[in-house]
Amino acid sequence: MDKNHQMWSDLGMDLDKHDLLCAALPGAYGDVFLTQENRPQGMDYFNMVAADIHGIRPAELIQAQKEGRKVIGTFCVFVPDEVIIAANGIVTGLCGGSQFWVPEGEKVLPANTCPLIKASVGARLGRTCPYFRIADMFVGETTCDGKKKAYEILSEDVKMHIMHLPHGKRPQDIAAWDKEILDFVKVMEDFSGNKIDIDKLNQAIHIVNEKRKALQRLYNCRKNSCVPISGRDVLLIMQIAFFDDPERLTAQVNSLCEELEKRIKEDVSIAPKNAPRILITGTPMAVPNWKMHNIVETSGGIVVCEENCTGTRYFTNTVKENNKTMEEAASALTERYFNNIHCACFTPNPERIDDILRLAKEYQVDGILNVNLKFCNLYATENYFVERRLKEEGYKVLSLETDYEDSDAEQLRTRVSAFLEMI
Ligand code: BJ8
Repeated sequence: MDKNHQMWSDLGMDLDKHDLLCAALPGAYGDVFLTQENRPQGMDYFNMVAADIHGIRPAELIQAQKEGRKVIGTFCVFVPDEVIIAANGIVTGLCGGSQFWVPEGEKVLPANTCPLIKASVGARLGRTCPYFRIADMFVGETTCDGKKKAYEILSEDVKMHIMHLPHGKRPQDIAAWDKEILDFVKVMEDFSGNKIDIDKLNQAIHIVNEKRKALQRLYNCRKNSCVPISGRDVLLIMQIAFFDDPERLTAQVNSLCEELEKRIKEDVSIAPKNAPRILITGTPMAVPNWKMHNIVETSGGIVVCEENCTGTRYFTNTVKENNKTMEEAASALTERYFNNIHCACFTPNPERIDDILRLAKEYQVDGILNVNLKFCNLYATENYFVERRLKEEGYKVLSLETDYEDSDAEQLRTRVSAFLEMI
């Protein structure tokens, strides 16, 4: 019996079903990650976290709850971690990235809903993910229609707070998001019983900024013509960043970066120098969705950058520190979270295309894969502008739609291989 069974049983999980997931994950992980040659040693920590993904961190969260701390589950990079940390809370990302959870989600959601939403709802209602059981409160946001309505269903089962995100960036939208952040401060104070003052908020801003800087440093290592780490490994680090302790993660990423910077100096590349360098843009890739990176990197390409929410949108820019008042801190958070995150839920959203073009240059990419989850209308529709502009600027672009099933993997591999050969 798994050493974690008692903990999962205490969380009210469906142990028989969850055992099926636990049986499948190590094989999938081994195939995608452990088959790579010459991985950096600094990946050992992330291997360890991934190997016991439903054990080590959940046990830490439960221990923190016993000490009186609240665990808050989030689904989107617009929700400011800083406010949760300032209330002595712990943030855990909740987006579901496995087909395993989808059928349970389809029991309550239309089948033509994006798999990220179906998996997230399925993980909670099917009682097969400890993080979805542990979180004391979920924080949702009004980004896309599918999420908005799914949160109503989730709120029948778990306490939820919804942040109302305006879909434009006019002055009144910016003011509205400032207010939404100040309201969230109040919600977290009431829920945790801890007052958030400006010192605590500034401290939390500093903690999350340090994490962002470490991830920026990691991504900077990928800009070099010698690529010291695979895209798969970076994706895994990003996925772990959503639920690991932020200060520990910062330290681990910084120590990995020391190794990567040394590799660059010594010209130790994970991929042949002529491997096509790929930027992936589009919808997020929640753990354990490693499908596209695996396909690209086992077809001769190397992923050097992700313009999505499990990539650059998660850490680009920092929040101004040493704010004097809560209002000043709220507008510093708005500046980083609202003004500078270019999700397709905004209209218009030309800044996202500017970001892709800037990143394509910085990371010296040879081709761009525009990868969207099936039934995500926001990104699928925005694709019209994205593809047109990138092609106008001379980039080779391949747009793909997929979900969490393996059934299209071979077809995707054929298309990706042809694309890599052409660039
Ligand atoms: S800031 S990308 S994390 S909303 S893929 S659920 S949009 S139907 S995830 Fe997202 Fe925040 Fe935007 Fe980023 Fe809806 Fe589309 Fe599904 Fe999506």
